[in-house]
Amino acid sequence: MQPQPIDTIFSEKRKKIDFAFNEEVVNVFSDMIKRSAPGYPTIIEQIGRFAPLFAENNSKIYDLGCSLGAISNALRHSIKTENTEIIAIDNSAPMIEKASQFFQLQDQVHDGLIPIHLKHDDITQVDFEPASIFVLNLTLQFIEPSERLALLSKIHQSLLPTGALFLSEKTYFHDPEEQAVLDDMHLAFKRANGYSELEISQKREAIENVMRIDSFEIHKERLHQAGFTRVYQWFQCLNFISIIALP
Ligand code: GEK
Repeated sequence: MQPQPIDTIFSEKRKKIDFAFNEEVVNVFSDMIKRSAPGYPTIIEQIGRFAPLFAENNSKIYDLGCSLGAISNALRHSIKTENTEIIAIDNSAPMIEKASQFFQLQDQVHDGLIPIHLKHDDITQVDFEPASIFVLNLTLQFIEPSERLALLSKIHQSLLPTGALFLSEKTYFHDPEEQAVLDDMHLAFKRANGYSELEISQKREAIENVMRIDSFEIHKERLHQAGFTRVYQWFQCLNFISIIALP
């Protein structure tokens, strides 16, 4: 196993450019997301545990904005249904390339995992097949806000009546005091994980135009508009939440 490269992208002063999931980011992505997103390992592990409650024989499972495939990997190890396939989609070519290498190696050493199909595509442009599970793990926040309802409606239409959507996001709070306290705690989380003030501020500036977050209330309202009847927040770690939405 190669040692995991450490994220030092914003450690030196650099010109402000919008954050992108390019080769530089993909190389350090595993380290970056664990050190920046509180609760990320727990969310991955728990979605893996809950997925068998909803997975159905003869259905698809979608991992949308799959990055390096952490969710797909957890689902592959927990779901044992028949004629089920994971479709993992990302619009970053280097992400899909690196994820493909990982799953090819995995298939060489593991028998009996459910098949996975990796696709380089834009999730707002893809037609979905009937599916028992959709996962949007920290992905919706990168979708143009005006396109979010259409995407969720399309997901709802393709979801089997016994299926589920797992939606995890960074969030904000309408109460300014709650927002300030949890934002400070998130800063403390990043400092404790070794990020300097320069890294934190440069990353913030780079990402502010591309990652536009919503509150839980906005997510809930939009999911209901998309047709979901039950929308529950099952996880929170500081300003990161995960929601389960049922048709
Ligand atoms: C994980 N789910 O490790 N179509 C497809 N992919 C997209 C689109 C789009 N329109 N927009 C953004 N992405 C992963 C983590 S990361 C979250 C998800 C983060 C992809 C983008 O290329 C990136 O790989 C992913 O969504 C967001 O569980 O970095 O904070």
